[in-house]
Amino acid sequence: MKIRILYILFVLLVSCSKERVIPDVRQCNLELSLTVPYQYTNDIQSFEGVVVYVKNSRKDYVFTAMSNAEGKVVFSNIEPGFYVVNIGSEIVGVNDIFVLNGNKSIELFSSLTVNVDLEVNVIQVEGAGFVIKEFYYSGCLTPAGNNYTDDQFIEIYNNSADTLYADSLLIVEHESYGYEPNYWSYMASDSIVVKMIWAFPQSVGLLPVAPGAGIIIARDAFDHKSDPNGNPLSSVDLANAGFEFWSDKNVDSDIDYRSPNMVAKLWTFKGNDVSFHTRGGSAMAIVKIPGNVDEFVSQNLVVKEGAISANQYFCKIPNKWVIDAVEVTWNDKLYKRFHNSLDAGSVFVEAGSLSGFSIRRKVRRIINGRVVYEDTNNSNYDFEHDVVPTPGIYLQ
Ligand SMILES: [Ca+2]
Ligand SMILES: [Ca+2]
Ligand SMILES: [Ca+2]
Repeated sequence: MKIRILYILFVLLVSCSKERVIPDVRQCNLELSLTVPYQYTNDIQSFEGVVVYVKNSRKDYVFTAMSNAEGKVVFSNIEPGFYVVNIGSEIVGVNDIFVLNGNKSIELFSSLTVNVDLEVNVIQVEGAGFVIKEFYYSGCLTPAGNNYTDDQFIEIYNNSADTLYADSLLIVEHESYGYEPNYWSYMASDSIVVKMIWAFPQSVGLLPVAPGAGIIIARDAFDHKSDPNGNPLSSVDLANAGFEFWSDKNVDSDIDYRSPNMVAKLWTFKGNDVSFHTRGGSAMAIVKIPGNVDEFVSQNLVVKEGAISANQYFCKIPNKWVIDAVEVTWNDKLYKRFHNSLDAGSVFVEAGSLSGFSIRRKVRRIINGRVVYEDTNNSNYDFEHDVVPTPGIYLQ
């Protein structure tokens, strides 16, 4: 069984101390038994190699040990005290890769050997669904040195082993650019607040997406590299984008290219086209709202207290309906908007505005030619940044 440890989650923890403190009192044994929720027991049949961290809460040192196949982990001869058990491992199951995540406080006083059952969370199943594969927002410069941002795009991808349907998905952008504290942070553990909600047009009907395939949603769906309306310094050809953002704000404000147009369900700051901030800050998510989206949006509008314009309505969406999210930050400013359960990290193009680079999910592995992207809900770990955009390309 192949295991990869999510080092990022534990760097702080592990770096506290690697030294074992010589106990001055009687010693205890801690025997952990890992289990997973019942629905995963068919797929996760072995726990071999799951790394378990046990931290002494008061003295700040950490032990690590690996689980055996049965999920048993034994820590012998440790001093009595208060401990925190922490787990974060990827594990290959029968049909999928799973991310195990667990945390439990333990008091080690009562007897020489303490048995603890720990049901770990399966926070994510590989192939649970769609992910944001790439987001190109930085734009680039023209030969004359002008800003060029028409080539922005976002690409979603079926990271699973099954055909999935995208027609009910929504692409949303968080209300905050993240260069100041998130106004809605008080509800972040429960909901996100967005300023744009884009739906796929109903006219295209069902949108089956094969395993290992994706959908590009372009700002403008044409070949930016070679078209006279484009920019020869752009690296991006979006002529084959499945969809494009389109604005009807003004006549001729946005050219309507051949690709079908996304439909705005909410667009608080409607412009001549959808534009993402070139310095970053557009925190994006894929969302699925059950039922009638228009009805939901109209019933879940929120407004900032003291807002200057009464039209500045945003929409509150429960975290549980977020399928994937990426906390793109404004350069290195980090005022988190998404709860850690959605994205425990953050990412941005370090070369900055107009650099022509994108952020792209790392390839985790390739199964029979199908790319499976990293998705641990931690974009520090899951994403590459400052990469040349590769819309529609999955093998790197
Ligand atoms: Ca457009
Ligand atoms: Ca179009
Ligand atoms: Ca995710």
